[in-house]
Amino acid sequence: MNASDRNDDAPVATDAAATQDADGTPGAAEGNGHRAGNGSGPAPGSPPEFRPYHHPAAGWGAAKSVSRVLVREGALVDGPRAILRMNHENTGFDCPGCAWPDATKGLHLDICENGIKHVTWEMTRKRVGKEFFATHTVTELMEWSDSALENEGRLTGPLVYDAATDHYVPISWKDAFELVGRTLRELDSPDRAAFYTSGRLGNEATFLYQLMARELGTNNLPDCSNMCHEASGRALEASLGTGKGTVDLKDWETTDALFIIGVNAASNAPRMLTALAGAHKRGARIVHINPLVEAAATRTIVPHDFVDMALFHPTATTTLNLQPRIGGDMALLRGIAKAILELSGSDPKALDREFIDRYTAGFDAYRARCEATPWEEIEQQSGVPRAGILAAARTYRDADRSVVSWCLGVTQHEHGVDTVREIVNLLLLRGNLGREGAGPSPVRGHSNVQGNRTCGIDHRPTEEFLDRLGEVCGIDPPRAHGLDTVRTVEAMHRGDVTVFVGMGGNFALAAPDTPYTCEALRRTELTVQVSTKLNRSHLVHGRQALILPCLGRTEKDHQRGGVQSTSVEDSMSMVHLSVGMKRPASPHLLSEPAIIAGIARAALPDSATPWEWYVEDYDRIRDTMAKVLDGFEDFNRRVRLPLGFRIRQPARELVFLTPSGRAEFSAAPLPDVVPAPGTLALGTMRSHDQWNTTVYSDDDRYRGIKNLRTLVFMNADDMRERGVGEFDPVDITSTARDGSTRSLHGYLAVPYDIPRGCAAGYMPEMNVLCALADYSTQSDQPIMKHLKVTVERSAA
Ligand SMILES: Nc1nc2c(c(=O)[nH]1)N[C@H]1C(S)=C(S)[C@@H](COP(=O)(O)OP(=O)(O)OC[C@H]3O[C@@H](n4cnc5c(=O)[nH]c(N)nc54)[C@H](O)[C@@H]3O)O[C@H]1N2
Ligand SMILES: Nc1nc2c(c(=O)[nH]1)N[C@H]1C(S)=C(S)[C@@H](COP(=O)(O)OP(=O)(O)OC[C@H]3O[C@@H](n4cnc5c(=O)[nH]c(N)nc54)[C@H](O)[C@@H]3O)O[C@H]1N2
Ligand SMILES: [Mo]
Repeated sequence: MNASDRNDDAPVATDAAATQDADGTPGAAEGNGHRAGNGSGPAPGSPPEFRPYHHPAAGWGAAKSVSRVLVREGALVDGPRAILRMNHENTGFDCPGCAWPDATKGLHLDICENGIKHVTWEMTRKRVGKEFFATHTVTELMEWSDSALENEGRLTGPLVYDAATDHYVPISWKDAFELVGRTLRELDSPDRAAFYTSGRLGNEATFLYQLMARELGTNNLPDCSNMCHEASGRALEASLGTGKGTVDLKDWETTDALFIIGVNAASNAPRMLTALAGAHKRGARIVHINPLVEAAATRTIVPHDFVDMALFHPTATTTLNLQPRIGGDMALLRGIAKAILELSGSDPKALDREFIDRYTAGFDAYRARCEATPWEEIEQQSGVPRAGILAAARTYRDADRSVVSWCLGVTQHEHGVDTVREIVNLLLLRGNLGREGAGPSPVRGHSNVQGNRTCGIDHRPTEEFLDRLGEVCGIDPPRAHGLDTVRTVEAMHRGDVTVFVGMGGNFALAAPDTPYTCEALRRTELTVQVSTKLNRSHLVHGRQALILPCLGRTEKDHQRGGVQSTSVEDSMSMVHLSVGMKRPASPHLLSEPAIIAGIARAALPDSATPWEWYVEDYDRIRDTMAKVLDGFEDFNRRVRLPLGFRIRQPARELVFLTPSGRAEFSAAPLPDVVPAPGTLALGTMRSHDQWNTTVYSDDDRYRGIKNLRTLVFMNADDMRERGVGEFDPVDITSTARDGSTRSLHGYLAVPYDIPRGCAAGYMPEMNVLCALADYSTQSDQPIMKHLKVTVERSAA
């Protein structure tokens, strides 16, 4: 199936007339030059195709894709060699991809297709040097697609924007630091600066970065967590006293039942496939809860199981799939809990009464809430028939030990915190906490996003943390809370924040409301982007702008004290070392700690912090971290143990740092998530072939899509009702809470196995539809999985 004859008009984004800024000025979609709606993949050449995927996840399809990537990046020689060094016990580098823990260190390879794509993306032989920037103006580059920008390769030296010529031109590191330093020194308040972190940054650089911000005097530390797991952190903290999961891989390997909610594991945490296949092989039950039946919810060929690969032998990765409506998870979980409570009348083993009495608070109110929620409401709000909910409840009842795992399908909603708390409620009912094979297990995103929080990137730091930081580092940290991602955009737009520093990431595209965010960045006095590759955020800049290129994680980091290593923390609180092994992409790159130290010294000339001394030997940073951070005692020794070390998680030991000293049930009412008549709930998500804002191709293999990103997946009945056929162009209009609307035109409709009333499409393109003010009142997270839209056939 293809649509060559119907796809000649490129889709476009418009910011409908109604779009208003907070202060009433019109939004800035037109004329900002960013064609967000055009898709950020390679220019469409071939016609789009849609053929539902019926093969197992991973396996030979993945192997084929890997070899294509190695050829494309010219990394055929280095690639395989580097991959052999990835995720190895302390002699290799940590995969810069996702935060899934390393299962089979040492003897086996624990690698995946997307991790390999990611490493080769960083190791590409292509370079984007000063000649390139001399040839192209920034205005001209704005016309390039995002993938064309990144495809130019690795940045090779620091650059400064020259407004007179509209070119980026080379600048020395010394002058670059002085420009940032001077601008920061001249601010009338340190709160006029914001320091963004994308979740790649290693722990040591993270620690220096937050120290610099706080020594300057601000807690303005927005990070990508504000867009992914803020809800999980807040919910776990409220329920259990610590904002992290409690399980590790051993628990995954021993549990009787796995509940996988709102995560596309085959694409975004592919090494989870190994754990799912292993669980299935030993007879564990696996329940997937997702409006889409994703590839990980079918079967897989484990890529490093050479026999299975050779024999094309797939292993199932599911025993039950439930497809709630978008936002229906809380009702579904409540249904499971209600069924367990009903069972407990006749089945004394349905509840763990002893656990509930000894370790929890709020059970009676929760039980009353479940009893008072009628089945009709649960079915209506979840979109899952009672029989399906009872089947899941039966699995949960029959499992001695259960693990519940989740990602963005749960968190990027208005009621994300309540839903994660409902997950904990369910676990508490059967004492699924503090013992092997049981507990909550959020799947974190970026490879070190969890470590960033642990090491101080938090716009709402605790008093205890600030006290210790102040005491150990001899500074007087600010106490007022800082700005998160959404608040930073608002403050830049208002003119309150005038310096934006991006430590990695691609803020212009990752944040919601693309035109508004771009305008906010443009209103600043200075933008500083510390990056490895050219991206949109370099082109959407302040009055002055710097691009500061840094070493990637695969590269050797030479400092005066020798070759340095950095540490990262995975989704399951394991901290281990990562050592780069490749020659840096350019001799003019600096490490992230060195860049931070350079900025810090220029901004704080009289600082007593030994910035330069820290950078000579990262062990020195770790020694300071050991004194400031809970769980990092004896850091330098423990991080060098073969598998690193696990940060103590009190809730796992049934120590609850909550006000009551117990695990807290929550008894929130169910939200109403049923779309209004004529409207759909639309979720934005990743394709198989992208890393957040980096789009490798326009294909989405496991969803059967080729050559198309400007699409919307819809239920076939919803399409029929609107007179829309496969690949027909449609207009999608979102309505924000304040009534303003945003539209995308000419997206192609794809009939998909998704519940009625639900639709889905790709980030970052669809951020155009996501109003900045539409963030969760519970977590402040943008509601990227639950846009309220209408879809209609585009006018011919
Ligand atoms: N290859 C690759 N790996 C990645 C990334 C990447 O871009 N590429 N990104 C990394 C990052 S930063 C993160 S945070 C993670 C993200 O990992 P995911 O959370 O898997 O990311 P998404 O692609 O946004 O997919 C969300 C999933 O939620 C489902 N979903 C949508 N709405 C709902 C709902 O209401 N309920 C339920 N139950 N499910 C819903 C979608 O169908 C989809 O399967 O992955 C990390 N790993
Ligand atoms: N609509 C919608 N929007 C979303 C989401 C969604 O589901 N829907 N998901 C959100 C989520 S979960 C996240 S995490 C954000 C992602 O937001 P970000 O983390 O801001 O974005 P990335 O695309 O991961 O950043 C890619 C850039 O990082 C730089 N980079 C790569 N490696 C390194 C390195 O080692 N060091 C440094 N300094 N820079 C490096 C490169 O220049 C590259 O261009 O997007 C969010 N936006
Ligand atoms: Mo993320």
